[in-house]
Amino acid sequence: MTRPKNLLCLAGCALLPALAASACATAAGAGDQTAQAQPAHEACTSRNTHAHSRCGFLDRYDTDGDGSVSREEFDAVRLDSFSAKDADGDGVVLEEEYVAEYETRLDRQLAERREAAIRQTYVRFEFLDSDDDERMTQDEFGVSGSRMFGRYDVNGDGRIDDADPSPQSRREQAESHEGSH
Ligand SMILES: [Ca+2]
Ligand SMILES: [Ca+2]
Ligand SMILES: [Ca+2]
Repeated sequence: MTRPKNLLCLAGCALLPALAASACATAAGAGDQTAQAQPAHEACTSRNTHAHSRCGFLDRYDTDGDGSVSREEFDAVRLDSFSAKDADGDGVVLEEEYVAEYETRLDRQLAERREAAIRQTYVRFEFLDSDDDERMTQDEFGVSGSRMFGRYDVNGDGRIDDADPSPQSRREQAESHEGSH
């Protein structure tokens, strides 16, 4: 079994395993894919949606990894893509060839995602089973529940409601606070 790719890369890696592998390996190597982008993909760290979609474009088409996509690189990837769809190689893609190629790709993506999700479940159990005796007690389960509750109960009043800003916005507030110093 191959190691799961970063989820963001699933589509690109499945579309073009060989071509996208290097770019995806970079992202997959880090738990936080925003933290370790190559300089050529600096724009990919941006929260800007346009930059993010360009990141996906680069992942797929920048086959020599120089951070830009030439028309030649683009056309070569498109040709590979067409050839993959044209199963009988007669130069024309029939509807069934088109759908079958996608179905194969989709099956592979789903299998990879399933594999990654199952692996994550093992990791979660190990985390929950804090004394590592391979049995999760209710107390051990409760620790993670308390942590989760505390995370959402931002104002600490023992209830989670509209008075609690989302943990996400709390993080953003902290970042902007740090940035102001
Ligand atoms: Ca390039
Ligand atoms: Ca054909
Ligand atoms: Ca235990």
